[in-house]
Amino acid sequence: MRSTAVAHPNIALVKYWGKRNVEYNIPAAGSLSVTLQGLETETHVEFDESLAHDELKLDGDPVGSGRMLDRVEDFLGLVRGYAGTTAHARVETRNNFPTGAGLASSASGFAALTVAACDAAGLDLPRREMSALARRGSGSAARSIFGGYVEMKPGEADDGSDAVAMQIAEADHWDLRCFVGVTAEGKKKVGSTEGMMHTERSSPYYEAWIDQVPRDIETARQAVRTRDFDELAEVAESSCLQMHASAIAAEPGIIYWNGATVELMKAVREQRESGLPMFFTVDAGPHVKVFCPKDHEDDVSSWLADRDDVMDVYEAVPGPGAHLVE
Ligand code: 2P0
Repeated sequence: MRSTAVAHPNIALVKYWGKRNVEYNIPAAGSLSVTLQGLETETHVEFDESLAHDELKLDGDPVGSGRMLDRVEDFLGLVRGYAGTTAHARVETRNNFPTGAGLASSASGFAALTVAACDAAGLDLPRREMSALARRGSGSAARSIFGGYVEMKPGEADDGSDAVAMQIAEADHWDLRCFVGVTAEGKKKVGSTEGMMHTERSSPYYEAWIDQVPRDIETARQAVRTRDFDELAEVAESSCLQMHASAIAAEPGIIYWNGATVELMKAVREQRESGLPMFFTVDAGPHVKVFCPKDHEDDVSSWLADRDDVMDVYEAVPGPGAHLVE
């Protein structure tokens, strides 16, 4: 009844921003991502009949209340339902990067929790079903179940059974590098779930955004298959900007960026135009993720480190899906 799992965050190159079903947490459109080793969550789960309620520790500190605990309890309730147990669980989770700051901690967090909790509860689910279960915790977590290059399908079923991720290429298919340029301290003010729901309710650009996603996925899938960096750069920046445009157009508009975010996005484009291959993507936070081919990693890394508006840099490489550890 005790298991430990490691999962890595993933960065979407074609973004997920909107739900077709809130109860089952089903995305309104697909998305396409890279699972990144270098950043990781390790989660330990132990079911114990003697516990009166679920217990959560994050980075060593007990979490006694709040939205994060509620989400973990709801998720463990699903696992209990599948496994036919009533035992509560002790969950200890650690990130080697800041939580809730737009670095995809909910993706690695719920992917690690899925793998550890299923194993601890004696459930041996196929990866596809684990992905659907992880999605109930957090949409982006469905992608971190798999390694390498991953596509999330929105599916058609009402219960979300076909809204699952799948691997489209192994991690070693294409040796890209990802640098996370940290541009601010602290947690983001508007969480992703809240931000996307608000966008759907009030942004006149929401439908146009959702209509565009399948075309971008097709382009990105092809670019990954053929290792076409320029094509991937174009579609990834465009998907990122269109996602943010839909959020900015909501009422009131949601602006995840700060000044450094914008400066950095522009500087990345200037570098690419002058011959250093790189592209940016930005999630529901102010940090800028910069991708480049492996043979340019030193140039891109020192360029980022030299910038005054970048406070910290994390480096990551395409990595494995969520897995059990000893
Ligand atoms: C993504 N994000 O595709 C997009 C881009 C943030 C910006 O997936 O409500 O935390 O838990 O399903 O998974 C963040 O969304 O949202 C996200 P929920 P989640 O990476």
